[in-house]
Amino acid sequence: MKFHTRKPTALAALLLTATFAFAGCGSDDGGDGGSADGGSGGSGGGDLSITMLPKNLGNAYFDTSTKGAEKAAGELDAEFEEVGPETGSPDAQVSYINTVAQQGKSALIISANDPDALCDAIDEARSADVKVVTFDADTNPDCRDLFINQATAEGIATKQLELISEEIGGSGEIAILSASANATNQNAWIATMEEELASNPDYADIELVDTVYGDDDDQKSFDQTEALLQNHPDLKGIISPTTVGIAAAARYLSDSEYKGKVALTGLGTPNQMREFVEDGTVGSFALWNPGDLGYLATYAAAALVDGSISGEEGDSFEAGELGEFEVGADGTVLLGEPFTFNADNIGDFDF
Ligand code: RAM
Repeated sequence: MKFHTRKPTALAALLLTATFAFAGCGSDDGGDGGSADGGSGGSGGGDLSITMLPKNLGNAYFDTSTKGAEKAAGELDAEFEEVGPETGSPDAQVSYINTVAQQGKSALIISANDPDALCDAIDEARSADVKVVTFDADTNPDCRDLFINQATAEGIATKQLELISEEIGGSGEIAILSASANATNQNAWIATMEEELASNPDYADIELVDTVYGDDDDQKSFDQTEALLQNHPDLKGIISPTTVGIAAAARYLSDSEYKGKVALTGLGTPNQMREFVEDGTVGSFALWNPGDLGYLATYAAAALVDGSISGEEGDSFEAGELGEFEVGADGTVLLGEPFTFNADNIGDFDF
């Protein structure tokens, strides 16, 4: 399936922008999760007004995607704000979507906490002429104008299986520590991993014995890691396809008898995982650049608002320093491929 064309390679873009969240976006932290109204306040002054609504605030991954979006908004002279709930539940996102509609914003960029539950609110916002771009976690395609996908489900699933298989020598029990049970992104990746485990002879000796949910809450993810290890004494490895989950699991393992015995991989940010790679708890993990994802989503929203694209397959638009992107099937724009971080390269990244 062909989703897009882009000029720089995924690695080139990653290296190009590895530090931009810190060097290129100034010191204004739009995603610290600390503001009393659940948002970071507005900025910018053009006709284009954009609200970014992550799954929840206080997650380093979304802090970085928001910085990328802010950078793009600055380039586009757009008014920009981030708002969001403390916990990653769909109900908590609805009121923010309603507010965007009432305020008559030009665009909403959202990582959705549920594929269906937000669609009524999003429909109302779209009726009020708000362009809706999902990024990171999609809704049903009918519900939004575009989805900015970080990498294909196949690419993300395959990468994590390759990493865990390598760590555990190709055989043994593994478990998954995910985000919330209704997260579209994690569920798609898990479904693809399950299919691959069942059909790929390379994984014939690997058994997925449990999937648990930490709800992208640090403490719950930490507790779920402990429970997994107690419930499965023969566990050889854990895949955590969430930056919150993998960091909490790494913290648990690093200080336990399981360090170096139970492997951990998944999707993490280099800054959160660095100490655990350096102390040997984690060999490698994967991700894309969340800053690029937010940056691309903002350019896509701007292109929808100014009418240069409608979200149809084949539409193309310029996304600043990331180059040109094309809309693929189901109104999806693809950022690139997941990238693997390990002890050899983690020092090159700062996000
Ligand atoms: C967490 C969130 C996000 C996911 C990353 C990998 O930060 O669940 O949606 O894409 O992990």
